[in-house]
Amino acid sequence: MSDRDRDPVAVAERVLDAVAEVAPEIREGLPGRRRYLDDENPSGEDVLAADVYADELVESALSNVPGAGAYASEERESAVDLGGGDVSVAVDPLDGSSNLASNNPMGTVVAVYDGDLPASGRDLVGAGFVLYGPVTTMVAGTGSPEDATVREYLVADGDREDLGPVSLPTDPTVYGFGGRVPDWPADFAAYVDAIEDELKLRYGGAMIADVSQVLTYGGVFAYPALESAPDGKLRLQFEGNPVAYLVEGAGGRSSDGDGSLLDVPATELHQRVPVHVGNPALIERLEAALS
Ligand code: FDP
Repeated sequence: MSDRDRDPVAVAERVLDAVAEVAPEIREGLPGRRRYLDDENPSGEDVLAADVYADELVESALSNVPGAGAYASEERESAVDLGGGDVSVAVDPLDGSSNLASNNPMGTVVAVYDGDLPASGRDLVGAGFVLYGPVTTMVAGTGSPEDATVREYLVADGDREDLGPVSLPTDPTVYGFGGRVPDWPADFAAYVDAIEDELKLRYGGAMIADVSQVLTYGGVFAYPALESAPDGKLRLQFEGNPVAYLVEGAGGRSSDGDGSLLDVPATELHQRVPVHVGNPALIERLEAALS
């Protein structure tokens, strides 16, 4: 392999290209795969036929990417060795798949780390998501988290057509928070009381579609710590880190309640973390409310 093949940022570009290329096939396979299988993923959630289908397509797409050394997925207990190098790819093949039955948006979320998993968000060399909405788009960036610039692409016939840079509007308008309201800790509920006077609720139940609303209109998305689940629901390697990378790259902030998600120590592949992302002032207020 040439030096260019090994360069982690170049590998990340190729990973994002490969995911964009397979996205139309994932989308086309959804209509016939809306049933649940008699199975659970490593986080104990019910698995749809579409989750397994998307996972297998992504694995096969990544196995042809020079420099990609490991593939980890929310649907698998442990990472698969791709044999290609030091770069690891963590994927949520179908984020928000419970939206399939109700025909609402979903996405594929990709995190590319320079090193073995579990890895810190500071080791990301690229991240992106495909959104299966009325149109199929990808939002993605490459480079270190401190320098990443984030762009939106139209995904058509497996190619990415550049639609321009993504940057959070400075005048935020939307919020969307996961979990049952009675399960929210009192300090988080008090924060919601304060911001719901200023913003309007937009929540669809697929993290990546809800984050896309924040990237488009400005605001805040959270799947917070819950009384019944102090680490929340979302997973650091597959969801928290890539979303933090993209929102921070678009001029926003991320937080686990204390500081950037990118600084949360990685302890295990399927570790969960409270996720809060959005305009910097809204995340600062959140951290003040939770401190
Ligand atoms: P889903 O279970 O449908 O795949 O982590 C996955 C996720 O969706 C997120 O996309 C979403 O924000 C969250 O779970 C919604 O979970 P609940 O409906 O259980 O609150």
